[in-house]
Amino acid sequence: MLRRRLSSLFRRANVAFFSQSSPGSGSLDVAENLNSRIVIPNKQRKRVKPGVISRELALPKNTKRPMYARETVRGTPEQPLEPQVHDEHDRKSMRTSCRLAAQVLEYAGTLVKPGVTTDYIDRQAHKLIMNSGAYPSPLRYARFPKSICTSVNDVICHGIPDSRPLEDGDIINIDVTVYRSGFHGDTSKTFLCGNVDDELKQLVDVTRECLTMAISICGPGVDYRLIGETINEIADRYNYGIVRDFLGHGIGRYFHSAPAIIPYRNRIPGKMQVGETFTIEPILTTGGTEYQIWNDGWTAVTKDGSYAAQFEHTVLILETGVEILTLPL
Ligand SMILES: [Co+2]
Repeated sequence: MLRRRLSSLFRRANVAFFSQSSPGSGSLDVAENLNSRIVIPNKQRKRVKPGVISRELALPKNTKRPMYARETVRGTPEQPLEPQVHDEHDRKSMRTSCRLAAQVLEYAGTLVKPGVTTDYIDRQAHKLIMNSGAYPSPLRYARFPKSICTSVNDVICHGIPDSRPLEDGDIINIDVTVYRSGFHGDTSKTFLCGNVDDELKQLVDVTRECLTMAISICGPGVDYRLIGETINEIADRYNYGIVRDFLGHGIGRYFHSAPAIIPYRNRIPGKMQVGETFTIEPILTTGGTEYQIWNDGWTAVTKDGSYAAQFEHTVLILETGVEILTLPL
């Protein structure tokens, strides 16, 4: 979950930090091959429509919240421009938060069925997070009103759980971030609801493969940009689009920080370092990659109605390679 405004902040930051080595400053200086890409026309599908958003769920008074969720704090949450690097003690806390996020996600996924509303899934996930002594990081983050994000079909990301019942054949990304003992853990998956078209199943499978392969190349001293390279190469094979405006991010004591983890081909310099935690979260589409935002200020949908799938893990860079922190075991 990295908001568009934030990603543009990182872009500016990247340009500012690297303007000497990156002559194409003012843009991400990425290989633009969108014009040559053949766009697969979508079948006539109904687009997802906004439902009713229920009121904010109760928070026990003693819940330890991140700064941005405290009653007295207003404005944009803090987003450091430094990577978040952890010592042994903090790595342990990250493991705990991330494992809980993964467990909540796994549980939320079991609720995906035709007829179930995303509001119900949110409420159940909220309860589990509360009962685990944690806080649902999205809640009140820049006034996001719910505890998880639920993004169905043509919703790219940041969908707000609402009264829309899931339908047979939907795909739904559930994005869970929890805050526990001062650390955030962030993970998401796209789930299949009932009988899903083979064409859409492939989109989901390929997006999962993109994340898996991207993680496999991570390690100390590796260029961040190889993540984008790896994902782009796989997406190209299937002619899928990669959404360009929502990026992975550093995570730890802060929900979002540098570096921006760009999921497509780019030339932004920077190397992974030992003890660093960040997310990788590619979003692939069956067609175009342009987006628009609903009036709720959050829900990002594809402009052309293409379906979108996303997978996300939080990873830790180790001396010996990489550890996926957001696994449920
Ligand atoms: Co995220």
